[in-house]
Amino acid sequence: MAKEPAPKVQTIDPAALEVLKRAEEMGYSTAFSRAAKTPACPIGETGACCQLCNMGPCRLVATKANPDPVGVCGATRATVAARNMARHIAAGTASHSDHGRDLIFTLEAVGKGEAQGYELRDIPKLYAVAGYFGIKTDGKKPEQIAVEIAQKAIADMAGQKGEITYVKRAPKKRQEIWRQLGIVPRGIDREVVDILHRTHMGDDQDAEHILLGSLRTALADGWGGSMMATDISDILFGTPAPLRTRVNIGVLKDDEVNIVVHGHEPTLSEMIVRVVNEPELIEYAKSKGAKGINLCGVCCTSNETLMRQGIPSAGNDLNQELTIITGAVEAMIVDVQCVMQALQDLATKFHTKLITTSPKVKITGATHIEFDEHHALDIARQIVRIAIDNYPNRPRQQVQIPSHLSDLVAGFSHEYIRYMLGGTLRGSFRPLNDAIMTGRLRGVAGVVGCNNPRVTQDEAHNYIVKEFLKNDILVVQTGCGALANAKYGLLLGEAAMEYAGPGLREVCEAIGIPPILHLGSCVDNTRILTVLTQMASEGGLGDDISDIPGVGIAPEWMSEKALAIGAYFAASGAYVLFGVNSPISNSEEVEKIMSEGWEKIVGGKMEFVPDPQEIVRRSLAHIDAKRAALKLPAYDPTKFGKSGDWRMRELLKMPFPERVKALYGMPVAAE
Ligand code: NFS
Repeated sequence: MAKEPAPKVQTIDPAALEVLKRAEEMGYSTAFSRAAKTPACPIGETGACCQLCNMGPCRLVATKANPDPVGVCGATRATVAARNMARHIAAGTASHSDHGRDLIFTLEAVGKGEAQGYELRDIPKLYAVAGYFGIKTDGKKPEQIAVEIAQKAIADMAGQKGEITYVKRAPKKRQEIWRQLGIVPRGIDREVVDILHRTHMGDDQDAEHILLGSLRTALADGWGGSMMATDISDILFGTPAPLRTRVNIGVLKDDEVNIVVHGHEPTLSEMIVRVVNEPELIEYAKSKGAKGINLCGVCCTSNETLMRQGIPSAGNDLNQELTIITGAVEAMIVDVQCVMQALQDLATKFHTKLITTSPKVKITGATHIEFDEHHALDIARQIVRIAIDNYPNRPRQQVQIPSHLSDLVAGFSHEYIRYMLGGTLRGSFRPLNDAIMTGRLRGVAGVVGCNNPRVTQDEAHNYIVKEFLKNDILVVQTGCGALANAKYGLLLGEAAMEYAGPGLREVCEAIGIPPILHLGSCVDNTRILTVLTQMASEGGLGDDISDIPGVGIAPEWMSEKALAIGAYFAASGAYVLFGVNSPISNSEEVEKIMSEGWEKIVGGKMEFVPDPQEIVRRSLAHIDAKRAALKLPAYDPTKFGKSGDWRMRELLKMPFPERVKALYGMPVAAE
């Protein structure tokens, strides 16, 4: 089924809606309006287009006359769909892992004392990571350990043979499955090259084999590049712990210099966080008539600064253009990934300066100030000064900032989750496993991924998550998915009272957590892998990730990185469902391989299901089947919810004599 060019309702976000109305009045194009004007290519969207050589491009569309089309070289629909999918996964892996590589180089520079402004903020984590890499720490300074970690990490990037180090962090049983299938990644770069080679014209032609290769590449992302990116970010900038901050376009301020950081890498944005608090720069902003400097973000750079520093977020991916249309943004600073090319044209309609900073990313017309970790503070100050200098140019009559914003709690690292479940001395995943085993929690779900203007912004995220909460499923989130729910107050403790089923509500009240845990940016999906591994090793829920009653969902995905994430979760044993449409629907064979086929060999699978209701149905069925396989009691919400604040509210509503009996355990003496 071809996807619609754009939905009738563009967004459920009231702030986005307000700005979109304005964009329409002013004739500004946005991803929403362009999606409506530019239908998705009906050939490409199903995985039917082969562009791998110049005998084509071949479109393998079945017709009555040609029900089983092949390309000029004879490539079948399955081969073409599998090759396209494998290349997407390789590109996603490359993006996450290259992000990780830049962090490794920063860590090395910090260790050598060559990175201006950075420090090793989380020394315990530095030691933990040294342990994973088998680095002896006795008598060594943290800086030296940092250099050695960086060298080992680079070796994992460049490895030609053997296994990447972090594979050892997976459950033992899982490692064996991978070894038997021959899909343990050798080096991260090698696995990406492997897919590019084997999908070149005239190479691997067996869809099952191509897709097995793509699982190895995806594992190099999840248990390699992304996981190292998360670890090193934590070492350099601090491991997150819960904090409260705000989200949505309403975080922009009409009397301060607004700076928006956008993209994915925390290296520069962390320096910007630091310098916007320097008295000199604040004074400079005041000298230009502003009350101060207001830093916020969009997309995953925003998740990075939000979860560690509490910097507010202007929202998820589809809010990037809308922040500029408020007319209130002095500078948008972008690094890599998910940055729309249309931003620059939009910026020229306002006073906004779009500043590219990565040596890999230039946008025609934008100001380029190249980032270099050796001079990070100076560069951050230079950029902030440009934004301040731009403040007097803000066209007052054009400024319209929607007032909508919501509070959220973010920053649930896996270290914190372990701690919150038992404290410093007894930190463990036992209470979480117990809650699932008793049926207080039906299961767990990761609801992650992007926005996509081909479907109503945030709608599927919110629908699916609310259904999960109602069904006592604890939800973890990352990336734009987390922001998609945060905008509606779902990442707050109060949400448990409003949306959670009785068992989940009890768990949230007992621990004092929201029913949705914000685990960070998209590379931080690897925190979910760590949580699942710790749950598997805690006991009671089997001994592998594939035994756990859980699912992973990307309801509004758009990026190749999302496919890489989905594939590494499937390879790790999880059931992963994607919304929007199926990029492999041209080949039933490939759909079967990635679903039933993968389930047989790795225990996890990946399916594309456009209908959010069907996503929920399949998720619940899967979670219940996993519960049954573990011989856990069938989910029965009526057994729970008889404690906590919710119950107290019920008791306080009771009429007088019953209330006393319920509260004090004694009947009221008759007068
Ligand atoms: Ni993930 Fe983060 Fe957002 Fe999607 Fe893009 S910002 S890395 S790819 S759009 S969630």
